Amino acid sequence: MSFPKEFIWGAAAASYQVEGGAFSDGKGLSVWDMMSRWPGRTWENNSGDVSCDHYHRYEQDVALMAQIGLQAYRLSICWPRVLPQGIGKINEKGIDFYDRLVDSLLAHRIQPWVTLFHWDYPYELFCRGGWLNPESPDWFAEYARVIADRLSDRVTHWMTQNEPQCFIGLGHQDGYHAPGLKLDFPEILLATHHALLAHGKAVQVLRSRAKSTPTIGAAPVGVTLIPVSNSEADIQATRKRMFSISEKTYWTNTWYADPMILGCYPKDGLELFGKAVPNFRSSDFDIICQPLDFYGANMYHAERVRALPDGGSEIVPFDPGPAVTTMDWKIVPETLYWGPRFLYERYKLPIVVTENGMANIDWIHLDGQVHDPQRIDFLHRYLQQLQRAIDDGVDARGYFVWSIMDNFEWAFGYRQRFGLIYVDYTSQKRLLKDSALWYKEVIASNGNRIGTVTEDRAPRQI
Ligand code: GCO
Repeated sequence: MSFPKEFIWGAAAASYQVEGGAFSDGKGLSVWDMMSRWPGRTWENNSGDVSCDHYHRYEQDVALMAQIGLQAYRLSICWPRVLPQGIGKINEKGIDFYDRLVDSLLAHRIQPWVTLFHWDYPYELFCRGGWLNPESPDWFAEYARVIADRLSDRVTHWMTQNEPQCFIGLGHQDGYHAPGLKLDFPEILLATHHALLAHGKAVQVLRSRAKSTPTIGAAPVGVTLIPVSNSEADIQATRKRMFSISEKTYWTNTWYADPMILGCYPKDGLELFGKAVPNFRSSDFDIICQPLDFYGANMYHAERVRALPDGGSEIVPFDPGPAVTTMDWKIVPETLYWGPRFLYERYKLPIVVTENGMANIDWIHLDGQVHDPQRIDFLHRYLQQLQRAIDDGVDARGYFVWSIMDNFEWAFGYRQRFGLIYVDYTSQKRLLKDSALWYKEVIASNGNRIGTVTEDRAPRQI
């Protein structure tokens, strides 16, 4: 009834969301630099130009991480900061930033977990077709090579891409995220195929060039479903639905994870998507499907599923007045039980929860502190469920709170606060929220104080 001895306790952020320094030291532009200038595309026209100014204040931020006792920090690299044109000439000052950041983390005994791509795609490559260009997997491989050569003597934990569902779907189909396109489904599937090839090539690069043995995963997002009851019928129906494709949507688990881990597109998707599926070679999967060391699960919420007598299933709506975050995401702690369990059963890879957390109405109270009991309760409940999954045999190796600090929440700008650390964007002052102090104790006790799942006290029901 406890977390494994080697369990990793961390927190995460991503380059565009925290760094700022958008025009500093020879950095190239990203598609987010582009889109955040379009009026009305982000909340109050916020942009990541300055954000938390982590680019200039990383030392202070790393010291705060150390104060919390963080064992690992999941960061991403801004591709055009390192390669302003996306390929070709290296921006030494840009890569130097990551060199210094990694050194600073290691000096504080914090393991850097590096995501190669968390959405700030080079603008110059976007102008050449971006993910639609058949050369895009090779561009990504070149970028991976630059990073591997420079950082892999010290960085051992890697993720290739964060949430392809979002950067392809939200970015290229719905247009809510950069680059703000509204492409047709066949083009979406083509861009996805290239992103998958890029993932595979990057894993190959990391395996062949890394100077210290790499531990590699990816962090897709997908959909998490939980059974409405513990009956075998509901559990089976939920598992089946979580790994089925029944609509023409990018919100699927299997269209991304099956190629990466099982080496093929799922049959039901191939049938349903039909002619929209790009012409691919079966040898593409020799590239896409590379051995991975863990499945990075970004998990926040879930929907409930009930089995139907005819062998099908249905989504069960939540009772009125459910607990929700300021993102309007329902609070469903069982997400961290069933999500890791189903993924582990299907893909048989160790699970690392690479993101979990909540946006809250945080401000500095009259006593000068940021009290965020909701976040503490949220993390507590979710971690209890993760522990339950581990007790039931799921090989979960780590947990990263999203996020280490408040930051630019994409189209929601600075409206949403996800951090353990409060950021005053005007003064750039940081303040540990109550949840950071609570998390510090969790880490120090290796999760001992989480306890087992407590029965819900009425009237909360899910
Ligand atoms: C995502 C990203 C993060 C978000 C976080 C909260 O899942 O969208 O990985 O960049 O900020 O998930 O929405």
